Amino acid sequence: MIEQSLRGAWQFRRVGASEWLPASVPGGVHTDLLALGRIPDPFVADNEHAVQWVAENDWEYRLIFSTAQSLLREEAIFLVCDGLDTLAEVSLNGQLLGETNNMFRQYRWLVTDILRAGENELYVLFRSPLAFIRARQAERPLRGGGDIPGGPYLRKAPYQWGWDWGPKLPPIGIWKDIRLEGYAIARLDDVHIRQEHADGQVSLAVTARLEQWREARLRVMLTVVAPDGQVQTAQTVPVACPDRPPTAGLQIILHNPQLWWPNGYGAQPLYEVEVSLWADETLLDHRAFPVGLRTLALRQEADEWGESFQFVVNGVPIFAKGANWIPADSFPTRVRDEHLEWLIQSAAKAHMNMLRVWGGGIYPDERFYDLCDRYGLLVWQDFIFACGIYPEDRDFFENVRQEAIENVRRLRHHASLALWCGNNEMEEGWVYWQWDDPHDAGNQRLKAAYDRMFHHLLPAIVASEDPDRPYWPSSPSSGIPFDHPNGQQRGDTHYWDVWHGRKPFTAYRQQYPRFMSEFGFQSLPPLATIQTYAPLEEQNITSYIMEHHQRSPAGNGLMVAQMTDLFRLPKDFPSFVYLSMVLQAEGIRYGVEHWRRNCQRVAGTLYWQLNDCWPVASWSSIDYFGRWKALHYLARRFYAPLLLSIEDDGARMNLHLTSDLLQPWSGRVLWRLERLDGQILEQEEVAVTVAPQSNTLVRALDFTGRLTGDESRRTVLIAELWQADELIGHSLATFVPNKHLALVNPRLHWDVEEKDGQARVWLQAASLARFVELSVDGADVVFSDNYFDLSPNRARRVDVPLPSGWTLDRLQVALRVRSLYESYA
Ligand code: BMA
Repeated sequence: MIEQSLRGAWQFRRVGASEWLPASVPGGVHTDLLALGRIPDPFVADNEHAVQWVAENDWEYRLIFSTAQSLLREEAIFLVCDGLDTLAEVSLNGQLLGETNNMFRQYRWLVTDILRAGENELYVLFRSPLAFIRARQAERPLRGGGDIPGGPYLRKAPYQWGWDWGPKLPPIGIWKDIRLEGYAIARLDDVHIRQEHADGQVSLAVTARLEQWREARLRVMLTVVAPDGQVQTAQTVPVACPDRPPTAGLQIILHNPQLWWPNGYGAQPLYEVEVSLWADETLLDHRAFPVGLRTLALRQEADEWGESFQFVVNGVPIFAKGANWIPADSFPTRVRDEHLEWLIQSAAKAHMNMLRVWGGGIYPDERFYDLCDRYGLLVWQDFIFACGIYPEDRDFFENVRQEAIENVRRLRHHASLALWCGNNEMEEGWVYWQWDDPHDAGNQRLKAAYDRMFHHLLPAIVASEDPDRPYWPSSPSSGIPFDHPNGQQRGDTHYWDVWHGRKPFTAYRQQYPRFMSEFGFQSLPPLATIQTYAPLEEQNITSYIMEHHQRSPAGNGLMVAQMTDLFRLPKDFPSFVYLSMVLQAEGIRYGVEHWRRNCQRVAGTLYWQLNDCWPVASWSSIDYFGRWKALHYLARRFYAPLLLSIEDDGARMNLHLTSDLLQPWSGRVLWRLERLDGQILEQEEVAVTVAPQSNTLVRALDFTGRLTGDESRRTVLIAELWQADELIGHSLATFVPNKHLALVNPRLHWDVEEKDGQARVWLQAASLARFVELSVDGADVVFSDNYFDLSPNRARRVDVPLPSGWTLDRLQVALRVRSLYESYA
C-alpha cells in the first residue's frame, strides 16, 4: 500500500468571492479566516454574533497537487476523506466524485482513472449547513437537537448549533485526514478482533475482510506483540465465498495474559496486534491495533431495589467514577494532542475510571480512545443523537446505518470502550417532554421511527458488528421502551432537580439511582479565563458579556441564588468567581459522597461535565483552557479509592468510610469537635478495618443539645483518615450553613521552599480557614491539593511544580492564597 497525504497547501474562498486564500487541512473555514485575521475571535466578548455570516455561505476548497510516481503504478487508487463537514461536493480534475451529507462518515472514491501524472486539481464545494437545515425545517419542523432549529436534519455534531454551554458556530470544512491510497491486488477492508477468556488464557480471534481486484495467492498474517516484547504469529489463506468478500480467520492463544484494568483497579498493559496482507513476499496492506485484554459485562440482575446496572471488568464489579465528555473545542480540528492528553490525564488523576461521550458531540477520533486505553478510562459511547426528534425517511436511516457500522468498526478494538448507547435524553423527550401527540399521525410516525432506530436498527448493528459489547437504548433509560426512562429502579438516571429545578444540594440525598449518568451544577471559570472574554468593565455576574458566556436558561441568577443560600454575598467579582467554584465543588461532593456511601445500590456516578468547548460559565470541572476548577480538585478527593465522609443531619453526624479497594483495609479515623480557634472540645481515635468494595459506618455521633447558643456557629466537626503516619483523607462538617459560621480572619501565612524542582508551600492559619485556594498569577499549575480546610496551628504542605523558567522568588511573588473569610471580609 502506498499513501499520499493531501494535507498541506490548500486554498479556499467564499463562493462568489474572487480571491483564493490559504487554508489549513484538516481544518475549517472559521479557523482559516481567524488565522488570516478576517474574522474576530468568536470566543471573545460577543464576537460570536459577528461571525454568523460564515456558516450562512457556501465555501470552496481546492488543492493543486502532483501525484507521486510510486502511487501511479498502483492498480487501485482511492481518494479517502476521513471527515467532510458536512454538505460537500468533491471533484477531481473536473469530474464529480460524489456528494456527502454526513460528517461522521468516511468517504472513499476510486480515482485510478481520473488521477493524472502531472498536475491534478482536487476541488470541494461546501454548502451552507444553516441554509440547508432552515429549508428542511420550513418544510417540516422537528424539535430540538440544538439551539438553531432544524439541526436533526443534518448528520453534523448537534452541539455546533449551540447548546446550553456552547456557542452557535457550525464549522465547515475538511475536518479530518484526506489522502490517496494506492493498492495492488487487494486491501484489508475491515479487521475485527475478538477475545475469549477461559482457563487463564485468552484466545484472540481475528477476522479480516478483504477487497480484491485480481486473482493472486494471498495470505493474511497476524502478529501479536505482548507488552513484554514476546511475539506470536499466525497466518492463513483467505477464503473466497460466492457473494461475499474474501475473508481470513486467524487465532492466537495468549498464555499468561496480562489483563487490562480500569484506572484504580490495576494496570493497563496493551498488546500490539498487527494484521498484514501479503501476495507471496509482497506486503499489500497492514493495520495495527493496541489491544487490552479484559472481559467486560453490564450486569443487570434483579435485586431488592429493582435491577442492578453494574459494569463488571474481569469479573470485578466496578463503581464507575467519572464525568461526561463533550467535544474539547467548538472547532474540533484544533484540539492539540497535548491538550487532549491533559484532559484525559486530568480525569485519571482525579481517580476517574469512566467517561461518557455524550451524544450531542462527535464520535471521538482514535487519539481519544488510545488515551482512554492508556489511562484506564472506560468509555460509555453514545451514538450521536441528542435531545431532538430526528427524520424518519429511508435516506436518513440508510445514512445513519452506514455511519453506525463505520464507527462501531473503527472503535470496537479498544479495551476502554464499554457501552454503546443509542442517544442522549430522547426516550425522556418522548415520555416527559410532551413530544408525544397520539392525535397527530405524523408525530406517531416519528415516534415509530424512534423505535425503529433505537430499539431495532442500532442494537442490530451492535449485535452483528460488536457482539461483545452491551447496547443501551438511551441515556437515561430503564431499558424497556418508554417505561419510566428516568426511573431509579432500573437503568441509568439523569438528575437535574438540583440546578434546573433549583433544589438545594441536600436533595441529592433523596436520590438512589442505579447508575447516575448525569447531574451537575455550574460555576464560572477561573478569573484568568474570564479575562480572555470579558474586559474589566464587564466583569460583573449580570453584565452583558458575562450573560453572553452563560447559555443555561436558568442563568447566572441561579448561581447567585444557590450561593446566598449557603454563603455570604461575596465582596467583589474575583471573590464571586472563587465562591462560584467552591459552591459547585461542594454541591457535587455532597451528591457523590452520598452515592458512594450507597455503593451496593448505586453502581456509578458520572457528573456533568468534565470539560468545555469554549470559555464559558458551565458545569465543567476543567475549563476550556484546561484549568482545573475547584470541582476537579475535590473530585480527586471524593473519587479517591478510600473516601472518608460525614453524613451530616443537624447535630447528628455519621462518619463513613467507603472503599473501592479489592482488599480489606485497616487504619485509623480521628475525629475532633473543634472550635474555630482550634480548641478541641472532644475527640476520638477509632481503629477501623473495612471490607473490600463496601461502605462502613465508622461512628454515629450525636451532638444534640451539646452546642447551645452561638456555639454551633463557632464549632465544626473534623474527621481525618490515617494510614500509619500518613493523612490520606479529611472531611469537615458544620452545624450551620457556611454563611452563618463565625469565622474570623485566619491570618493565612505561607512560606515557600524549593525541593527537586518543586516548590513546597507551607501554610498556617490562626483560626479555621475554609476552602483555602492557592493560585499563581501568570502561570497555570496544578497543586498537590487545593480548596481544602486548614485548622488553626496545624501546618500544611502543598506541592507545586515550578513553572518552567521560573525562580522560587518569582513564584513567591505570584502566589495568591485566600479562603472563604476573605471572600466577604
Ligand atoms: C443534560 C445534557 C445536556 C445538557 C446538560 C445541562 O440534559 O444531556 O443536554 O447540556 O444536561 O443542561
